[in-house]
This record gives sequence, C-alpha cells and structure tokens, in this order.
Amino acid sequence: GRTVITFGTFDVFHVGHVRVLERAAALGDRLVVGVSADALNVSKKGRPPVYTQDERMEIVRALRVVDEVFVEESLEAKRDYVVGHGADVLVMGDDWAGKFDWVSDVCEVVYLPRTPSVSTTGIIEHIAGL
Ligand code: C2G
Repeated sequence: GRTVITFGTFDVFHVGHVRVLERAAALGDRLVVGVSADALNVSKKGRPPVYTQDERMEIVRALRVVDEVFVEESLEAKRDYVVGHGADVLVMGDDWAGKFDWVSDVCEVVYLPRTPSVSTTGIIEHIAGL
C-alpha cells in the first residue's frame, strides 16, 4: 500500500482543509496527518491558534479519509516524519510550492492547488466584523 503524509495547522477547520485532505488521501491507500503543535504556531506566527492542538487533532482524526494523526513539532523534521511513518508521498497545498522539495530524496513531493477564497484568517476577520 501507498502511504501519503501531509501537514497543517487546520485551525478553525473549513472546507479548504477537507478538500486538500480528500485529494491527498486519493493519492494513496493510507493518509497520515501531522497537525502542527501550538508552540510551533507561536514561533511561526507569533500567536497560538484559536483551537488547541488537541482539539485540532481530534477534528482531523474524526475525518473518514484520515487514518492516523500525530503532532508536528518542527517544520524542519519533515524527513524524519516521512521516514518514521513510512510515507511514499508528501502532499502540501501550493501555498507551500517548492518549500519542501528538499524532502524529495526520501519520498515523492506533491503540491495541490489550494481551494480559492477560503482561509482561517478570512473566517476570523469575518467573525470579528459581525
Ligand atoms: N489549504 C487549502 N486551501 C485553503 C486553505 C488551506 O488547500 N483554502 C491547505 C493548505 O495548503 C495546507 C492545508 O490546507 O496544505 C493546511 O493549511 P494550514 O492549516 O494553513 O496549514 P499551515 O499553517 O500552512 O501549516 O509543515 C507545514 C505546516 O504545518 C503547514
């Protein structure tokens, strides 16, 4: 079987997240998802996500297309996560195009087009303006 791995924050879960996970799952037989740690988001974006990592993992784990979930502690550990989970292909949305090509010595790397006009930031701004 072919194992697919993908990564993300998946904060304020939305249809763009579902679609990228469904398309990632369709590329193999088993989908493993690294959900970024709260601490990683603080260091990356300067603020924690709206939902905690336990809540974000619980949501992603509940999806029919997801087989396994783990905490992504570091952006630089991709190669270790790929090898550790026996992944054959790493999938990311194309906002990350080219950024993880350095992992292509241990697996195939695929960037999928993002779903247009939906984002966590947009949802937060929408709600803040109500
Ligand atoms: N995504 C998408 N369409 C959108 C929004 C997001 O396809 N409209 C995809 C992103 O391209 C990504 C996944 O959904 O593949 C998760 O997006 P984020 O939660 O924004 O993840 P991010 O904070 O970019 O974390 O190691 C990589 C990081 O953990 C990625």
